[in-house]
Amino acid sequence: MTVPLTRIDHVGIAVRDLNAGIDLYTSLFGLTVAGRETNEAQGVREAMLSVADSPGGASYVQLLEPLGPDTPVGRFLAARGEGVHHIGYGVDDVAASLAALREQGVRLVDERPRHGSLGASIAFLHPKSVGGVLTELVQSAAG
Ligand code: MC0
Repeated sequence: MTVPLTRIDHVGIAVRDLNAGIDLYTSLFGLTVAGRETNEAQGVREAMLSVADSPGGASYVQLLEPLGPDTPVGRFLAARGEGVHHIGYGVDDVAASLAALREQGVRLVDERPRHGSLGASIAFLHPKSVGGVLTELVQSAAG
């Protein structure tokens, strides 16, 4: 069974300094900050910057500053430097999507949904199963 994606929810970008990243994206593109949060479980301080509303819903640039070197984004910055860290796609039901992908043998980072930005329910798929791209499924708080 395929898993329908409803939109590109966000592009996650690893930065060393969150405030400098926000300054860059607001000055270059006029984006506005929709939310900021520290997510201890994910090891990040992050900001969501609104890009536009597509027919499937809102989309964002997500800037991610690691809380320390021994975190997913900290290790990524050490290995690759600043840049695109993951893509987040909208889905209607993240738990059902995970079940369908597990059935297909996709390697899951998260076996069940976790708390994400702006109140979303999220889960990551391992980059080794998605062509080298760390992929996140996002069920937005709005549904
Ligand atoms: C690591 N690898 C990546 C990658 N990070 N490939 C593509 N994109 C990335 N971002 C590759 C490495 O190159 C390596 O490949 C292999 O994965 C293992 O790397 P590692 O250095 O051992 O890295 P680990 O220990 O960090 O594990 C990688 C893994 C981890 C993807 C499992 O980063 C993870 O659990 N990520 C999901 C959680 C996360 O990223 N949270 C932060 C964003 P080779 O070929 O060298 O073996 S939280 C977030 O975004 C929330 C707030 C939200 O959206 O709402």
